[in-house]
Amino acid sequence: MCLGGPGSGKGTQCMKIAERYKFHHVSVGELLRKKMIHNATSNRKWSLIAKIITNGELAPQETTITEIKQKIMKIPDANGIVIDGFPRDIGQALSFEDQICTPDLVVFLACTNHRLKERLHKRAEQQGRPDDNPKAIDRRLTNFKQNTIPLVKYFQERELIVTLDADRDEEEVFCDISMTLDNKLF
Ligand code: UP5
Ligand code: MG
Repeated sequence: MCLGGPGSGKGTQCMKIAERYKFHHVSVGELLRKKMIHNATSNRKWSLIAKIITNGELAPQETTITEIKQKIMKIPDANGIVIDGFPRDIGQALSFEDQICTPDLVVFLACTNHRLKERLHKRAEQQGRPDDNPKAIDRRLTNFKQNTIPLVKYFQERELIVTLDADRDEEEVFCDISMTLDNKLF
């Protein structure tokens, strides 16, 4: 699992992990965004979830877990699975463990607020993800502080998490990630 604030580099680093270790990359934000784009016009539940995500809030826990379960079940044989951007809070972590499994390792990409905002505003100019607008970015940052930071502490108490400095450039961060994975998983 890979956790971090919005713009900490979860997607970037998980792609690299998947490539190097031949893991399957499951981005939960991407999974929900795809589903919402396909279903928002025809389905009331998904039109509501589309509003939630575009505002930078969290989709309902059970929907998220159901989507992850369905996705994981469809994955053919893989060396491993790297889950990007999930869980976001302690409740989701407990539910995942209850219904799916305990993660082997959690990587936390620690980044300063300033750096997170800088990266997201830059991406907003280039790509325009629906939730890369100033209000949603602020909500995502608040949500991260209120819900994900306590989850990081929870994983620390269980000695399941490794915290890495993600303020540095992509290659430096990935170097630390691969050293960590080589040490802890292989
Ligand atoms: N970049 C990356 N690394 C860099 C580096 N080291 N130096 C310089 N630049 C770097 O990177 C962000 C940008 O920074 C990119 O332009 C990249 O090139 C550059 P990225 O790798 O995309 O960072 P990431 O952490 O993945 O940022 P993202 O915006 O995807 O994080 P979020 O946590 O906001 O997004 P996610 O897709 O995980 O979730 C989106 C929404 O989905 C949530 O807000 C919520 O509404 C919903 N959601 C749920 O409801 N439940 C869930 O369980 C999960 C998601
Ligand atoms: Mg991402």
